[in-house]
Amino acid sequence: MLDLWYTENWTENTRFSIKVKNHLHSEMSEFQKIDFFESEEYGKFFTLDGLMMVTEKDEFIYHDMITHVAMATNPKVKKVLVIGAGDGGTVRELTRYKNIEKIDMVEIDERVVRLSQQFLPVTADKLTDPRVTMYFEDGLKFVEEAESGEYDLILVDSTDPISVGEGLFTTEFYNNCFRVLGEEGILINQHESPYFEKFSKEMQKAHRKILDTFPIAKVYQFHQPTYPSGHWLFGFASKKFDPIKDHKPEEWEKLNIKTRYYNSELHRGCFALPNYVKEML
Ligand code: AG3
Repeated sequence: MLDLWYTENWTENTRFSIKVKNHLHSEMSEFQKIDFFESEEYGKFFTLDGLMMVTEKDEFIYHDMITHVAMATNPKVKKVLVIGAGDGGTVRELTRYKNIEKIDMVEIDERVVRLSQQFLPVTADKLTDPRVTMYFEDGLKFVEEAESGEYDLILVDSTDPISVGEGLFTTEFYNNCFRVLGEEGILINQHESPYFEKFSKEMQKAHRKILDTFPIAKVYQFHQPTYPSGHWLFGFASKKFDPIKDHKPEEWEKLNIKTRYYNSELHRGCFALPNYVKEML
């Protein structure tokens, strides 16, 4: 009997494995190695350069948390820029908001989008929403060229800060995000894990750069079972809004958006950080 397993080396000494039923697709795109798998326990999932990106079982956690924390802080958001996110999960959550008028998605690798549309309709099927425009280019270059004050919200849904994701963790990028955001602008960043040093070092570096750029910069946590350590962070940065003081649970709840992970209590709770994480910031 064939015993096929996918493994991500979380550190040099720790591995995470999922038993695979079927290796659905594998290719080397212009930018990275892309693999799609099917499993018993996690449904379909895909990896970039061997790193776990999305599984059908736990993607709802990540995509709820990258989207709804910002939207419940400023439910009036109309223009959104999404960087990375080729699987479409982040865009799917945004399309639940009727008042959002424009979603620009900038993904460097068109193959990630096309393969997600083929194998992962669960995340990709809202990419055809008429409010969505896809740009297949480098996010760093896109924000450099975008007009000042153009967006209310930027969601950076990147891979780890190696290879193609690297430019999205630089001061230059954060400065441009600040510039293209309006007065009430919010920036959410994929912020890695605080637990293993390899990831927490990157998180610290990114957080410091954002603190230098934005008057309000916080970090919030959630639980992502298939990412290294299962303990993951997003960065919340803003020109005006504090995610706790300006949280608008009543307004958000009136929108009646169905979520499996996010809720108003969790919004308040996710900014309460363990001491070892606070010490890193
Ligand atoms: N973004 C990937 C987060 C980083 C995962 N890192 C890892 N497995 N080492 C996922 C994109 C979801 N839309």
